[in-house]
Amino acid sequence: MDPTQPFNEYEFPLDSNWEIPREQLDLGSTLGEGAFGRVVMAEADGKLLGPSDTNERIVAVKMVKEEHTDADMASLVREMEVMKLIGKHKNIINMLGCCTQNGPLWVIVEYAPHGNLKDFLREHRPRGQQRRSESDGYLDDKASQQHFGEKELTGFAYQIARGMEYLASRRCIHRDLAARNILVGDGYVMKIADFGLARDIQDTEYYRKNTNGRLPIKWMAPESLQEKFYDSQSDVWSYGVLLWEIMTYGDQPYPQIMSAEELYSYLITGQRMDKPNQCSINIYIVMRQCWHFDACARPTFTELVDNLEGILKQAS
Ligand code: ACK
Repeated sequence: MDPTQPFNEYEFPLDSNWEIPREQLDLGSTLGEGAFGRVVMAEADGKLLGPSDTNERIVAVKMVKEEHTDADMASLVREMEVMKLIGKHKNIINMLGCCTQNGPLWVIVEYAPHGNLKDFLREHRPRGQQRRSESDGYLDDKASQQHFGEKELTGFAYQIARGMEYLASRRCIHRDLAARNILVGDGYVMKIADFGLARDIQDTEYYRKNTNGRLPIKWMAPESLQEKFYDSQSDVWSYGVLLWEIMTYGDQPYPQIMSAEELYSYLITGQRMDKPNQCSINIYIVMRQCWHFDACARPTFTELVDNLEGILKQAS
């Protein structure tokens, strides 16, 4: 199906490889709302019929909001088709099936019980480090018993590199790799989310603050800021910023920088973020490699997987 063509949103071709009977799903609370749609938790009665070989009972259902536009619907259809094509990997949010017939379009994906990685890290800051955030002013007061030290954090980074290596091998460019777009699954398995989202990078809104008042530009490679150019190597730059977020338990990058222009001149003059306090020099070297101005000089995701594997082995 060509999602750029107009179509009747109430009539989708049946894809028996993916279709799940709608009656099997009991919708629950809303997990979140993005710009394009809504994600709702759902319980499956028994093993999900249809294509998925999963035993999961709790799933997440992506849908458009009531007040959606045709473009929102086309975006969800496109996301669903991308997820079908990409295939499964442990470190991505996998599609489990869809409900396309006799009702609204539901895209069923794995449910990640621990939410997004940014909030997760902030909630698991070591005691004494919970502090009022510079950007959004809330106090991280959910001090948890579970302690994640540098080794565990490196393990998280390694899993995300594995997921990105897979996506890059499937020719998928994420374009918005950041801790807010990583979900934390059962057993603290890192899962890359929203990789199938179409991002309209020509749209100037894209460079404005998101709903949390955060600037997505802070994850962007210089060539993306300057020329709107994206490839897997610009994802590697973003991965470096994500690695910095992990090692700071979810700090806001470049807190002093307020605009894309300011960020670009900061970067082109060779300035980079400092080494976070609780971060070994080896991990900081990886970050700095991701932040080479020259995209070709950055490691590939495969090299990042190898590097981090080496660092993890040394730590054990
Ligand atoms: O950051 P959050 O709390 O976690 O808010 C977003 C929101 O829905 C919009 O994307 C949450 N969310 C999205 N997909 C899933 C999922 N598969 N499992 C759990 N939460 C999800 C996400």
